[in-house]
Amino acid sequence: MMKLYGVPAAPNPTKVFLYLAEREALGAQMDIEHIRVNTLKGEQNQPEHLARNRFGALPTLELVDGSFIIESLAIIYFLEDLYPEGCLQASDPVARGLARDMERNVELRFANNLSRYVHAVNSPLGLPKDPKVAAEIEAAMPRALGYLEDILRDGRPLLGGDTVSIADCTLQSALQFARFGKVDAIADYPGVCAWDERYRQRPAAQAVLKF
Ligand SMILES: N[C@@H](CCC(=O)N[C@@H](CS)C(=O)NCC(=O)O)C(=O)O
Repeated sequence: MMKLYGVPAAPNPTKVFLYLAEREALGAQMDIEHIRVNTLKGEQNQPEHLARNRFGALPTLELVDGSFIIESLAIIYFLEDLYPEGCLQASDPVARGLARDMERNVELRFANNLSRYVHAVNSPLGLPKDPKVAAEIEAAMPRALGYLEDILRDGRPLLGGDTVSIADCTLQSALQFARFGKVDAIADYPGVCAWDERYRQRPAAQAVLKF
């Protein structure tokens, strides 16, 4: 059986947990054992985990042949390929390309910055505050949030339209981490707030989210 090493509430593991829960809600049966690595105790940097992932990071997927996939999005795309029936990606190349582009923009322009911001102002891992980083990210955030707000302006229920996409998992994992750190980054963006409320009602979200 494959093994997924993760920790609740951390954004990158949560992205994969949400993806798995969405697929399961759609009927997929994936043979994956969940194993918790306690980051509050520093277990991600113990030799046992470094042997799985030299970067001491989560999530990490151990395949049945003993090899490891250590990037969250690579794990998701691997599972899309392994269990193609009912996968979240469209088969049409244009729709697929646009959805992948959206996921990259959500992560690289918004989610990563939001996580860095949470660590800079109120790190759940106890990292020192960093006002310079916080100010830089505050200046950059309106552009990323404007991107999300524009996507949602037509009233679509989910980022890709009517059906859930990987970008939804990415966005919610970041917003949960902000709630964990008591950071409200979206109050001035009604479309994103409405999406957030809607997404958190989904069975997958209810099963996975802790905050
Ligand atoms: N690019 C990697 C990032 C992985 C990552 O940074 N994970 C965080 C949790 S969200 C982690 O393991 N942090 C613990 C640490 O770096 O010590 C991915 O997408 O999987």
